[in-house]
Amino acid sequence: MSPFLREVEIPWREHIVVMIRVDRDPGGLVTAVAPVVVRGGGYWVGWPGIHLENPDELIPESDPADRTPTAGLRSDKVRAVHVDPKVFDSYYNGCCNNTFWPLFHSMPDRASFSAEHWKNYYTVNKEFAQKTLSALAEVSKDQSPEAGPPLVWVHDYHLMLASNWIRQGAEEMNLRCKLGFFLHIPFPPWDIFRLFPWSDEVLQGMLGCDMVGFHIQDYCLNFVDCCQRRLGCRVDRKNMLVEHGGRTVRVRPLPIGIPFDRFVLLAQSAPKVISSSTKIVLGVDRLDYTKGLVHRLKAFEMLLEKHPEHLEKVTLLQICVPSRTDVKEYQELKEEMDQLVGRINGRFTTPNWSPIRYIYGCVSQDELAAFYRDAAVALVTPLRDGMNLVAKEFVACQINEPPGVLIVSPFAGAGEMMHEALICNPYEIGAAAEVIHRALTMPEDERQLRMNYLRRREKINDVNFWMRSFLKAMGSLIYEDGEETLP
Ligand code: GDG
Repeated sequence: MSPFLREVEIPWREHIVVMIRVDRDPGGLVTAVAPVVVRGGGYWVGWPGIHLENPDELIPESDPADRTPTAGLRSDKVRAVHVDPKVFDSYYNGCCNNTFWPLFHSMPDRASFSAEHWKNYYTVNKEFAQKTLSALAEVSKDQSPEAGPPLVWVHDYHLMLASNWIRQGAEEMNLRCKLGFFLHIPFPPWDIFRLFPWSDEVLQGMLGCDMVGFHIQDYCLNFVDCCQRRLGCRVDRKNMLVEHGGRTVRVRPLPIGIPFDRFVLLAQSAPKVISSSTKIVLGVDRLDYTKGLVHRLKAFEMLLEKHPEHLEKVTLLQICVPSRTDVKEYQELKEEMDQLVGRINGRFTTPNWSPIRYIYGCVSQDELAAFYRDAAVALVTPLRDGMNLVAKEFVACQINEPPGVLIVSPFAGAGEMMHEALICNPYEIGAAAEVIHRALTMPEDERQLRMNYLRRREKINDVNFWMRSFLKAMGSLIYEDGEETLP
């Protein structure tokens, strides 16, 4: 490999962060990231979650309708991107949720490929890029010439084209910046990725960044492979570098963590919500076909069939958060789940016990922490999942002794690193039933040992660690190296 492919440390010490993200749901990620943006005097460019009559009007932070995921940021530091509702629908439900979501989860038969949706994806990404450039221009006015270039951090499959336009625009406007991208879902292998008709443009968009981050090494390798095969880029797999347009782009596995300590506190204070005397096997998921819910119910049914000793002693508590409810496939999945739950309950229910408790809805974080804490087993068995935070939140909340058991799919990013969990292939229904049986009958000392290791790892590699790792991999640290905690 020629020395052209070289990793260069970027000596930053002062930073302004401009985050860009589409999502409407404030979560752990926003809680961790927003303070860094605030400290860096940065901006948040995002979709406000609602369509405004007057797009120039910024929603006041106290407005209950404001679902902008930027709690704590001053409103003059928020740049809301407004898009015509029809264009947004085609972009968000069409291209993001009906094309990239299934394709990147290696389910191409569920993906639709539409030139119209792609055109609108293009339009919305351009809009985000333009808003970001105006934020960058603001930042640059206030910055001292000695300061390092501002950092722009772009999130997820909704914005895979934006970075390249930000780079080009910044060059034209003579603005300095460094660009990082993080993908929260898997990056698929070449044989799947190549099905997307405009795959070259997606790669070029992402390669507009200085660094591209994924949860795990496999996704990094898939990305590097696609850059080489689709664009003919020179790549260095050992050091995870891709050469494109005369620049070298770093590719890094940066597994996301959770706000571990916050979940521990929640688990310590949450009142008991499970009154049943049976052992609880817990599932918590958005109602999504990637989460393997139908397979999971069938595995539980098989458990009851093959191991009748669990009858009246074990209950599956499945929480399904409604998701993308206006999409036909999701409505069909809901229908299938309703029927399956009804059939299994009809088959096994006795006067004092039903095998499945099914909550179709959202529970509060307190209740969720109590469920995590009091469950004997957590079933995290997606068919494919970028990481899966539920697995991590469960172990954080396992403060009771002896603890419960985590079962995780090898097709989730979490399955790659939570080695002490029981690994379960969700496609193998019979084997999955046996894994649940093993978890329910595991000796206490083994449960304790496994959980200790799992909790230790998640406590260290929490969401703040992830943030720091990202900034470090970008060649930057907002805080001095010795400083351990972010606010
Ligand atoms: C994407 C990737 C990756 C769930 N039910 C309730 C509730 N939740 C919260 C959980 C958890 C979150 O939703 C779900 O996170 P996941 O990671 O499981 O899944 P995605 O939403 O698909 O997220 C995924 C993630 O991005 C981060 O990079 O791990 O692979 O697909 O935090 O706690 N929260 C409340 N009530 C519920 O009923 N309050």
